[in-house]
Amino acid sequence: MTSDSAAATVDGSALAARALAAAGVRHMFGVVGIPVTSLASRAAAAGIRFLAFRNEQSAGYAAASYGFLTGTPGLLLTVSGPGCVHGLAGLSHATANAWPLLMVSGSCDQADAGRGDFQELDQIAATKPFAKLAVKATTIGDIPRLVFHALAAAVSGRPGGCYLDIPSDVLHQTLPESEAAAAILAADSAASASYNPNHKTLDEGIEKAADLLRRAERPLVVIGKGAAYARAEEAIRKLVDTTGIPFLPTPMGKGVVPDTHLLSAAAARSLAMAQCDVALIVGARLNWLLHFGEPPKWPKDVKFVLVDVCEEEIELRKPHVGILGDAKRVVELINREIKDNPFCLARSHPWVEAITKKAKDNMLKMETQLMKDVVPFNFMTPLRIIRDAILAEGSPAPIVVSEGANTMDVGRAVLVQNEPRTRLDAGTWGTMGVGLGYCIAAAVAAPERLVVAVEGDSGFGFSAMEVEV
Ligand SMILES: Cc1ncc(C[n+]2csc(CCOP(=O)(O)OP(=O)(O)O)c2C)c(N)n1
Repeated sequence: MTSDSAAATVDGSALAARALAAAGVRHMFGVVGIPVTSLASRAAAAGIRFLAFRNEQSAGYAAASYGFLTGTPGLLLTVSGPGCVHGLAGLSHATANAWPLLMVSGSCDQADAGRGDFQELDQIAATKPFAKLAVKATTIGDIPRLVFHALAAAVSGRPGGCYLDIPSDVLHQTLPESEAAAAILAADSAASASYNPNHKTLDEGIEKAADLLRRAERPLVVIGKGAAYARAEEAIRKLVDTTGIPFLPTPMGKGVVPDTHLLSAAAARSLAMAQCDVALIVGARLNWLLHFGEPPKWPKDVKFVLVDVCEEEIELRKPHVGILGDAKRVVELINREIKDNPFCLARSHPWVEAITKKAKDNMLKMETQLMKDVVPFNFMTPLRIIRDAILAEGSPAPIVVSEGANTMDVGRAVLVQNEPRTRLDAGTWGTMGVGLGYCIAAAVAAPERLVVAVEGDSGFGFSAMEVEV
């Protein structure tokens, strides 16, 4: 080693950038300024593509949806104070939707905190209510460990937003090059040793679930965006195909099993929910989107089998059977259990017939409306034109970004999703303003797919300037 390289040092910005790159981060969404400009350019030098936004809100929505699309945390970079406050939109949206995200913000010099420093804010206190984890690097040596820890926390259990605060003085501290490389290596192996992505699965739940589905008269499979996130499509398609059980997707669960599948109950949603006797809920919460699993939308005595990665969710909903685990793994285990004693509802089964007939009638009614060319446009005519253009694209299917009130609601019924993770909408929080950030994330997360945004003018207006990005 020459004396020059022996003396080489790495500052906090470069160390954070290198740790993020070593942990697998490939894209970063944000707005630069004091004190994170150097972190962004160091990240670019370390091979991370930095997407410079107009506003941190949209960058945050991009990072959140990137987490959903890729299964790895979306990275949001902000400046201190107001940048951090704008970033809260993306951080909270990610946590509400159970999508992994890591927000990294610079903060004011630790020695000046409490004295009215430039863009000063207690950013740990500000982010804590919206994050699974909010941590601060108080010295440069903390950076690699906290980067790996926060990225792992974002994807473990129920995914969500995490926050890492790096004060300005820490970004400027230096370490000898040799120590920096060793600290990144040590943080990487410590994180791999402590992080176990295979969630605990309760075996007795699997047997009970298979048995309940087998004995049910009117079974239903509900597919949430958690199943899409878990890449459970193959397992769920197999379950539906081998058992003949109708399925109902939530808005972003659409496409896990193709919308055009004969057993889709999407167009017979009310009937399927109101009359089922056993409902297997995979990767969806029994929240407002599913009417809390309560009457009058659901029968009083319906038996829920709830598959979720989060123990608190199962405790909260008190299902007939709760299975804690990854959606893909659990459904694979249910398939294996069913294989030993298979069953299949025939198309002529009264329950299947009732659902398919209702769905067909409703779709025919909608199609009659869609076929009319109404000028000036109502919601149906343009959505039919867009639907047909999207379908003409074939596979890989475009990613549809949908927001607005009527535009999103009518779009959910009209637009067809035949592939998983091809619909991004306002989500669990009904957040307007997500559209453009989603489009940018989709374009970089799935470059092989066309991205089609179908938005109301109000929704679009929240973030229209991001078109430039
Ligand atoms: C962050 C946020 N602010 C406000 C709202 C309230 N809100 C719900 S729908 C909507 C506007 C919908 O209008 P538009 O996008 O034009 O869609 P359209 O109903 O015309 O299809 C607003 C402002 C919201 N859901 N989220």
